[in-house]
Formats: sequence, C-alpha cells, structure tokens
Amino acid sequence: MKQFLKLYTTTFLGLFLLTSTPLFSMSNGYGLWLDYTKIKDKVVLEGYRSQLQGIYLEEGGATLKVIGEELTMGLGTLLDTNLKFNALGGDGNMLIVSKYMNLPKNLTEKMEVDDLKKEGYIIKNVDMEGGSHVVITARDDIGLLYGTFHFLRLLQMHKPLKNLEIVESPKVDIRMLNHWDNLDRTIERGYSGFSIWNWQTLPDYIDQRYIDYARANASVGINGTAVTSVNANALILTPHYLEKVKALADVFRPYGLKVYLTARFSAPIEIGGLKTADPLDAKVIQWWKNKADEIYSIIPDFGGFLVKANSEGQPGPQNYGRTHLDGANLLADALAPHNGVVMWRAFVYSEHDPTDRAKQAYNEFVPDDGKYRENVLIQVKNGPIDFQPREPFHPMFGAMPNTPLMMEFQITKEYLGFATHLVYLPKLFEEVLKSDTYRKGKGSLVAKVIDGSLNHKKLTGMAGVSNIGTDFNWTGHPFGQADWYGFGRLAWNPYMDSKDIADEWLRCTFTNDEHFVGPVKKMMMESREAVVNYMDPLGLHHIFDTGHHYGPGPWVDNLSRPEWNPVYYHKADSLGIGFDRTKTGSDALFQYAPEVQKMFTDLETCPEEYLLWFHHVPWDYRLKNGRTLWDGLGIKYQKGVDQVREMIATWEQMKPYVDDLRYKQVTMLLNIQLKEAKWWRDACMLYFQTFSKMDFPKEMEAPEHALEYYRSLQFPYAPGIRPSWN
Ligand code: BDP
Repeated sequence: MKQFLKLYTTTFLGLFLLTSTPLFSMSNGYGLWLDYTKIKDKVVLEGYRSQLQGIYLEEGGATLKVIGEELTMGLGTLLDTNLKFNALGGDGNMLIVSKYMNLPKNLTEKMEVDDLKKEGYIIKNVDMEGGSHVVITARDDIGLLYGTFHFLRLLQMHKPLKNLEIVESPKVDIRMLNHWDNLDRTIERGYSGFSIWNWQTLPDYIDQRYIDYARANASVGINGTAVTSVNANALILTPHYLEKVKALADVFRPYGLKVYLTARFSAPIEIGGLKTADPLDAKVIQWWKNKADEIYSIIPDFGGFLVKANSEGQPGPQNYGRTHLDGANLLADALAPHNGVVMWRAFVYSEHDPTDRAKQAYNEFVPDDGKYRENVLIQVKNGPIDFQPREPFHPMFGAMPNTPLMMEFQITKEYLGFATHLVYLPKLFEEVLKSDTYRKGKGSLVAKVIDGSLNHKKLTGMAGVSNIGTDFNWTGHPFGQADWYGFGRLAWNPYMDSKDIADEWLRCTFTNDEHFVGPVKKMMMESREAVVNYMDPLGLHHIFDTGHHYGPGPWVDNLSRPEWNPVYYHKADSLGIGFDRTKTGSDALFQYAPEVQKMFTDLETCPEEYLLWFHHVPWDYRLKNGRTLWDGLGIKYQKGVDQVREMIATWEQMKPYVDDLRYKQVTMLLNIQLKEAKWWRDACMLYFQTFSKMDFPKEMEAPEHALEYYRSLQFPYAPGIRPSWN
C-alpha cells in the first residue's frame, strides 16, 4: 500500500509543459477527433466536475507519462479546470487509473476481470470510503492508455459517468496502418500531400507530427504501422535508414505502436551483394537471418515484414521457380527467434495466367493452407479484384482454415474519388466484415475469420492502407478523418456498427448538437451507396481510367496486359454487359462455399448490387423493379448524382454548427464531388450506349458533353501514381 501511495504530485500546470501542444488552437482539423474543447453544456460540465475532483495515476514508465499528459490536456480543456493528481484514500471523487495488480484489495474485490485480455481495459464506478470513483484498470500499461482514451471519449460525447461497466479487449491482435509511402516522400495512391516521414531529417529531428500521429492511432487502438510502400525499396533495410526507423519506433513505443517494414524480396541482391534471392539458397537464408538479427538489435520490438511478391512486377520466390510458401517461410524463420511476423500479401495476379484475375490469389494460396509457419499471416484484400467501390468478399476468407488470414482494407480513396469525395468507408468495411462465407455453415462471417474465432486462430490482424499525408488536416478531406478513425475502431472490434462509429466521430470531431449529428450521420451513411451508384452501379467494377484511376475510362482497351483494361471487366457488347463468373464463364464462383455459389449463380437470388460482377446479362434484361437493365443503369447513375445533391443540401443546413473553415472546405469538396459524379454518369452512359443503342431512361438528365469530350480528357499529373506507371 505504501508503494501504492507513491504518486504523481505534479500539478496540472507542470504536466501541461510536457504536453504535445496543438499547432493552432482554432478548429482547423489538425487536432482530429482529439481536439478537446471546453464542454459548453453547463449541466453536463457541472456533473463531470463533481464526479472528477482529482486523479490518481499509478506511477510508471513512458506510457504512464503519456497517460498523465493526455488526462491533463483532455480534462484540463474539457472541464476547464486544474485537476490535481492526488494520493488514493483522501476525500473526494477520483478518477483512478491503475493496473489491476496494483489496485488495493478493497477496490479489486468489487471488479470482475476474467474477460480482461492483453491491451484490454475496464472502466467502472466503484464506491470506496472517501468517495465515489471512476476506475480505469487493465493488465498492462497500453490497456490503461486505451482505457484513458475511451474515458475521454465518454466526456467528449457527454455520456453520463454513472453505472459504468465497460469491459473492452481488442478482438484482433495486429491492428495496423500500411503506408504506401516512398522514400522520396511521394505516396502511392496518396491524395493528402506528401509522406509525413521526413527521412532526410530523421533520426535527429522529431517532427511533432510523429507524436500526434502515434497519439491519434493509440486513441483508436491501432497498434502497428508499416511505414513504407509495399512496392518496396530495399534501401529501407540498410543501416542508414534503420537508424531513422529506430527514431520513429522510439517515438511510437509509449503509444503501443509497433513499426513494421516492407521487405523487398530481392534485397539480398540489391543491398546484400548476393547473386540470387532464391528462398532455398543457403546464403539467402543466412542473409535474411542476419538482417533480422540486425534489425532487432536496433529496434528490439520490431513488428516484422510486410511483403508484396510476384505481383505487378515486384520480385518474389516465383522468379526462382519457388512458391509463395517458400518465400513466406523463409522470412518467417528469420523473424521467429525475435517473435516477429510476416504479412505476406495475397494481392497477386500474373499476366501469364489467362484465367479470370479474380481467381488467381485463391488458386495460388489455398492449396498450401496449413503449411505456412506459425508467424505468417496472409494479408488478403477485402475483395478479389482491387478495392473497388463494391466487391463481393474475397473467396479466400474462410477457405484457409489452417492459416491466419488478415484483412487489408484501403482507407485512401484510390477508387473512391480520391480525397475530394465524401465517402464514409466504415460502411463499406462493415459490409465486408458482416458478409457470410458459409464456410462453417450460416453465420460464418468474414469478421469471424478476421478475429480468428471461426477456426480458433492464435494470430489475427487487420490492415488499412493509410490516407494520411502532410495536409494540414492529415487527410485532405475533413471527413477522410472518419475513415482513419473508423478503420481503427473496426480493427479493435470488427462487429461494430458503422453508424455508431460515425456518431462517435462526429461528436468528438465537431459537436454533440443533435441538429448536426443526426443529419450529418445520415449523410455519411448514405455516401457509400452514392459513390457506388455514380461510379460502379449494379456490380460494375474497375472501369476507372487506367494508371492514375482518376475518373471514368470504361473505353480503355489498349494496355499490354488484358486485365489492366477496363473492357476486360465490363465486357460490354451488342448483346449485354457484365462478367460471367458462373460455370458458363470463368467459374470464379466455384471458389465460394456452395451456399454462396448458389446465391450468386441464380439470377433470382443474386443481389442486384452484384449482378454484373457475376453475370453477363442482356441490355433488355428485366430488373426486379420491372425496368430494363439499361434503364436501371441510367437510373442508378442519376441516383448517385442526386444523392450528392442531397448531401450538399444537408451540409448547407449545417453552417451554424461548424467552424467557418471546415464548413467552406466541405462545401467546396461536395461541389467537386457533384461535378465528378455527373462526369461519371455521362461518360459511362454515353460509352455504354454505343453498345446498347438504346435511349437514356427518362429519369436521367442529358449528358453535358459528347462521348468524345470525355474520352479526350487526360490527367498525366493526377496524384498518387507511381512515376514508372505514368
Ligand atoms: C493497386 C494499386 C497499386 C498498388 C496495388 C497493391 O493501384 O498502386 O501497388 O494495388 O495493392 O490497387 O499492391
């Protein structure tokens, strides 16, 4: 008990000096959802003030210090009061933050901690002599930090601090961002400025952004970051760069954020001076082992490697006649002594494989189920093609019961209008996670594959391709922050409702005013279907202009590889449109469980959202509403445009509740979105009309230009493209 009473006596003022100060105090978006502002509602404020009269914070290392800073800043601002850090046992209602093992018995006997896992936490009211307290407890320091962020969120959302019985543990082990950041600070598929990693000034200069980045991630439970692009540069594995990576790892550590690196498979040749990168070659095996030892000697808690191999020109084991299994196990063996993991990506497709691109990953990985080392995760994109506005879930989910599969979502909006379109992605993520694979009967949700519960997996993970850059507000579009936030929340708990996530984010980022939260939440929830409607309705996919993927390009048919051409995906001809993936076509459906195959194969049961993904149907095919497919397409495209108009109308009503800066930014961005939605509608419908030869449905507005105009548009400097792909 004595030791327990060793305390932080530091006052609010003292700690404030240690706090990471926001760059500006105005609401410019830099502060994300953590821009604590004073609670204006007097009743709520007084309630909190009487409930929180002091803080007891367990003494400890760097993470405890961060907790102290966050509480000082958060409570100091929200409650506009100088809360003191006190000893336990005095009078008054306290916030008690301490690991379970360090709490006194008279407190712990009032708590049930069986469900508390690594990184988890409990927030609970406990009455003890002297006061009625709120206790945040955990098994580890990081759990306390996560609990602290949750607690502050309760205040940001004006939730009552009574009858609290919060027990939270992450359902997924590895919850990480993948940065597609190049060493020259460009970002592949990045639309929010340049990379926040300034490799030139690292390791000596620690940008405040690195700290704020770690803090933001910790606030939603993200615990890993792969800082370099999957199209990897071997230089990141050289001592010169590892020293810089170490500096980042040191900043991130107190926030529970581990660093991972992308490993270029040919690194043993490029930086190791070997003649081969053959995974079965003894020298190559030794080289990776030495490299892993070296990395861990510099960064003892290094997470592991993320690998893109034999995909889109990246080197890999197949260059040597070996398999993904050989490659993944090679790196896994090198990392295993240090408890590192390999995330081997399943995003592979080869120009030498004439089958449907949607089938290739499954064909290459599923036969080796169960043969991967224990520290290998296969990282699978949510759908079988490539982050489209809508895809059916990837058939690999549930099909490899003996191998950990981790989810890869794309947070950056490569195929969803870049950072200028408001599209709330957690809705898309939720749709995928709640899809039923039927691999172990009804209810075998993708979420259960990801959290490991379907097949009792020990290692689980979810990755999101980051949308963060040097833009002042991190994500370009102010609403892009919701996608980062929501990804983190779903990685923590893949069963969460995207609507609840939107609610949290809006309240923490803008205001609790119901006049704002209600309509804007509705707008966010509908935004995903809007983008599907104005880009890729009824199961269309990959009809983006090629290379940069900015805007429509359904006519592109001249690229060297068939599957790089949009015509490969829509297959429009005089008879109809769509990709036949049933038995009469590519039979990609065969890769799904029988129940799923049946549902998608039968036109009666195939949801119309996936119609043209799985079927080639005639232009005059009757949709469920009795209209022809052709009319239906036009109506959907029009609907997408109209939905953006509705978003604009909603936003116009929000002026009283938002700061001027963000109000204006979102207004301008929504107008870009409207312009581009019309562009998509007009370009696609005019192009498809050259096949259907039918008039536009009466519901559709007339296109603004002729098809030739849309075909002539060129964007050689559209952002995010790899220079070599231009
Ligand atoms: C595609 C992107 C490309 C990435 C690739 C990947 O267009 O830039 O390198 O995915 O995931 O969507 O590796």
